[in-house]
Amino acid sequence: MTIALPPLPYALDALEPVIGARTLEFHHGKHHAGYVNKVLDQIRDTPLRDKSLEEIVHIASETGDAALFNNAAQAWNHAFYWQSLSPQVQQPGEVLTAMLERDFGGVDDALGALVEAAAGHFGSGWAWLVLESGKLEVITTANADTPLTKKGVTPLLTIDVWEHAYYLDYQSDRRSHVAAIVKTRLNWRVAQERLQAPAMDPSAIEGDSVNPRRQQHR
Ligand code: MN3
Repeated sequence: MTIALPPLPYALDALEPVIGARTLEFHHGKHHAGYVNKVLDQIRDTPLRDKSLEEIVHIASETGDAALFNNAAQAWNHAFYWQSLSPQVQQPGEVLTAMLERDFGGVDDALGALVEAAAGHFGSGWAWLVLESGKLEVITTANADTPLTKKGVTPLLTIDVWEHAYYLDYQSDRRSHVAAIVKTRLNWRVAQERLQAPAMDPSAIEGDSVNPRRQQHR
């Protein structure tokens, strides 16, 4: 069995006050763990049992297995989300700053676009900073949907906009929550690493080999 709940990369209270310890405890220990456990139930005694989580997301997407896709994609999205956040306030590095200026007109414009997308997304889902065709873009996905299965799209950062991500700390004020995340909790160092690791490109997973970089979040 290759799938497990990855430990949080920081302490439960490390993201306060933007994400409280109680939110993190439930979000990781109940929601994320729940998705992982459902995937494990769904792949038990099937040929998928030895596949990586990334492979399972792709296979479920290709075969139209919505129940498996939803749980596997949510398991992957959450692992990606924890790594997208930082207890320390970070700024984009030189390379990303130049790209954000080129593609959005400025870093503040890019951050504003991310806040608008996350705050404006209807219902549950995710807001993402992605690289597509060499250009940075802000996109949102609904429910469990993930850019992992979108060919030529490399996700760099994500924000969970499901209510369970912010309701204990901000109640219905999603906008204030995502604005605080964007301003003080994004992990730009990880974004930079992901930019330099094209193995995140889902098209790279087609072959038999699995790039060890992709195992890091487990
Ligand atoms: Mn969530």
